[in-house]
Amino acid sequence: MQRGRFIVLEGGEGAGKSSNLHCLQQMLEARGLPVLRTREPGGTPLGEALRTILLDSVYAGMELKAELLLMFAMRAQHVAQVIRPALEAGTWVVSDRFTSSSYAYQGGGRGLDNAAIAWLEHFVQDDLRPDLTLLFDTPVDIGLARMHSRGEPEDRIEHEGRAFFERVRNHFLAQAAAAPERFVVLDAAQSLDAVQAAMRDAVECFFAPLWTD
Ligand code: Z5A
Repeated sequence: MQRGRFIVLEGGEGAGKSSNLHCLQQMLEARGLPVLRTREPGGTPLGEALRTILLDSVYAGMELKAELLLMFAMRAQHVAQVIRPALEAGTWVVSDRFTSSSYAYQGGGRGLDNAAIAWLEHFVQDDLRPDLTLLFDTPVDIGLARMHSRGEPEDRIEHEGRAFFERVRNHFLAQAAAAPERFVVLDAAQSLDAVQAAMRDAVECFFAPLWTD
């Protein structure tokens, strides 16, 4: 049986990851592929419990290293319980965020050491990496305006200021520039229809060699 493929949607607040996830799932299923949709923080009962802690403003004083370690505790469970078994069973996994978010938020945003994140990535994932990362890139002002238009209370991380989100965006873009063979950057400031069309083209193009075999 052929191993499934692992696609991750990344980006800042309000970039439109969640809005595009369902469209991606439908596109893959239309090809007859089994698809599992998941998210981080979250993805398992333990991961969802850790998500609640991570985003709760009650923990406003959370140590930066505690935040990083909770992200990877959540991920260890997610990889072992959900992602790896699904891929081995031939299922395609599409995830709203994964380890690039730890590099962008805890590394770029918080200023934690990249080498420590890389060590945790290897410890938790071994050689598991996304086959393709779709980076939904939007100017910070647009993303924050979309986020605020939902009228929901801000979570612990969303309380951060504009400079933090600029560092996160720049770090995502730097990751994409450093690994163009597995990242596609999408202009997420466009209309949702235009973003979805660009996403479909990017995915078709990326997996064309696999699908024409
Ligand atoms: N985090 C971390 O720090 N480290 C890690 O390792 C991981 C995560 C894995 C929760 O993530 C937090 O966890 C997040 C990063 C941190 N921190 N913050 N802040 P999350 O993914 O659950 O939360 P989020 O990024 O804040 O989600 P979001 O704001 O919902 O963003 P989104 O999913 O990219 O956007 P959306 O829900 O699809 O769209 C937002 C709104 O914009 C919505 O009303 C849409 O209808 C609208 N929208 C979307 N696209 C468009 C277009 N193209 N035009 C117009 N309007 C649009």
